[in-house]
Amino acid sequence: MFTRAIVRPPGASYAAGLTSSTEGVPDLGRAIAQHHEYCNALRECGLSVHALQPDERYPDGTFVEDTAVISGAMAVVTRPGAPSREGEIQGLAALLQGFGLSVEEITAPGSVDGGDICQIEKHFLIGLSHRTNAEGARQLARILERYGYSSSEIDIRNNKALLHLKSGLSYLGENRLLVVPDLIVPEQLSRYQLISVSAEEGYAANCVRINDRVLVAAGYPRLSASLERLGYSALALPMSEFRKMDGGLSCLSLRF
Ligand code: CIR
Repeated sequence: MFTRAIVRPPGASYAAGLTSSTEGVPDLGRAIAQHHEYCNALRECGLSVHALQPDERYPDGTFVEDTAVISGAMAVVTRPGAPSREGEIQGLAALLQGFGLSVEEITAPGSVDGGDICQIEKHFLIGLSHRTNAEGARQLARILERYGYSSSEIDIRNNKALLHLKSGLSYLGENRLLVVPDLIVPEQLSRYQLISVSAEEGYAANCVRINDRVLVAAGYPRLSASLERLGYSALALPMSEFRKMDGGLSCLSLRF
């Protein structure tokens, strides 16, 4: 059960963040409104939401998931792989300690983005990407092992469509993984029920299971219908202004 979330609303510099999207410049007012709706959804899932102040020096700071990996009483403050995002972790270790978490850190030359890390019960998948490097993955695996978790790597560096591992894969619980068709799924994942998201709805593969609900991007009817068929209670959220900056649902919060 999750009880808390950390978020950071988009700030005035939001549109200056990193993106590969061709969907246009995000509208700040609409982004703030969508973020507000997202926070309300977190509350509906039973979480108390801690909102950080936007920091205009870090336009991508709203994608707060990339700055930490949290499980149980452990938090790993990452070292984000994009140089423009390195400063986003300032103050985070102290904040997480204040929540009673035992805090570890990824150090240079390692880099890890939380969006590359997918927890499946006591196992973590670590995506090797253009943000999470081999040294970062090694450091994280060692920390996880100390806390009793196993891990394995999935290399997505050749998959141009995926910024992060979780851009193309989510763990729903009940042994089920949502995956996009072009993700090369390692043999070890065959023990999970793989639910394929169609190529046209690939963006929505980044879902978030929170307690008894699943957050899903609005406007992807086939995926929403399969989630309902599987018995999940889905909360559909508009994400257009985050998609324009390559952001998915999971990256807007840290949940613990
Ligand atoms: C970036 O390129 O870093 C941001 N514009 C988007 C980060 C999205 N994060 C995520 O999916 N975990």
